Amino acid sequence: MKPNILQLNPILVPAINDTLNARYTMHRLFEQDDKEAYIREHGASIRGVITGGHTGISNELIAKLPALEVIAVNGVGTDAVDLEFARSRGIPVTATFGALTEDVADLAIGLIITVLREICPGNEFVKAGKWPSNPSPAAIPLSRRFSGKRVGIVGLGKVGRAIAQRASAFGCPIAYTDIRRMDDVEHRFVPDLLSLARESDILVLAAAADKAQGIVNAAVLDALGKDGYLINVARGKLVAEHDLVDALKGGVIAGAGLDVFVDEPNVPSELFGMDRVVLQAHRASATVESRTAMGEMVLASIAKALAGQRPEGSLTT
Ligand code: 8YV
Repeated sequence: MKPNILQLNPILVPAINDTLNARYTMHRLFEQDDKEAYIREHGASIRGVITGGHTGISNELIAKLPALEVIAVNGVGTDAVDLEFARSRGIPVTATFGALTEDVADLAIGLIITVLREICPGNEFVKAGKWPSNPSPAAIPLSRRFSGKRVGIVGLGKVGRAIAQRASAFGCPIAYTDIRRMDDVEHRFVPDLLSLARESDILVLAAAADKAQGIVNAAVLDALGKDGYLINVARGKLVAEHDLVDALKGGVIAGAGLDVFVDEPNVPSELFGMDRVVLQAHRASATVESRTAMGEMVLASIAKALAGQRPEGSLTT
């Protein structure tokens, strides 16, 4: 009999799904109308869970899966999994570290350029056929340069470093904050977020959100200032979202590029009409390349754990 695996959200790479279907009996919870009844019926047989970084898994659900041998997070954020709880039950939790670094960093740079150069309003102007009736260059205000701007990175892990590397190529001085100074980089360490914001033109969030929540608040946004921009490719909950909306409305900061939000898929509607705000639907890792590499890591974790071995990079065992 094939092992039973519970999948909490969709995987978009057909080859990964084909392999999962060939090796396992897949229980795709996101396809079920009555999820609780489904867990009551199948919970006892589930040996592995696949979940997204943002979705994670509740302790309540883990407790309903007595035969669980592995939780494979199809992402790098493990803030939605209680690692202590999994550890106490001896369940390995794995993530896809390294598989999505380049794409998340690419999107951060994409958001920066899109916001500063006001690409979206320009695109809308041309596509809506407004150019011929407004041929004067004065019809569109001047935008802002990215090259050379001071970039402050919050969280200098793999993604933060990849963003620093890219921004350096644009001639940007880089500073960062993290829980500690990194000895293996030359970028300038700023111990506190408030000072980093004050000394940055663009503040980029690339930190894990396991402990840090609401750290980008009104005071930090005030320090970033009226010519400053906020970019978030990490987690929405790093930001006090009400403070951000107020700061954008009041011109406290110049603009923002956001891939992640506090209560996805719900996004504060005040952001929708703002020209200097660019929004994405949590898609920084959503490329064929990243998602294929991530899926392969998930497959490897499950195979190892079900073979009775410690999956590579397990965070809890
Ligand atoms: C994914 C993420 O969108 O890596 C993470 O933590 O949030 C994203 O890369 C998500 O995990 C897809 O399942």
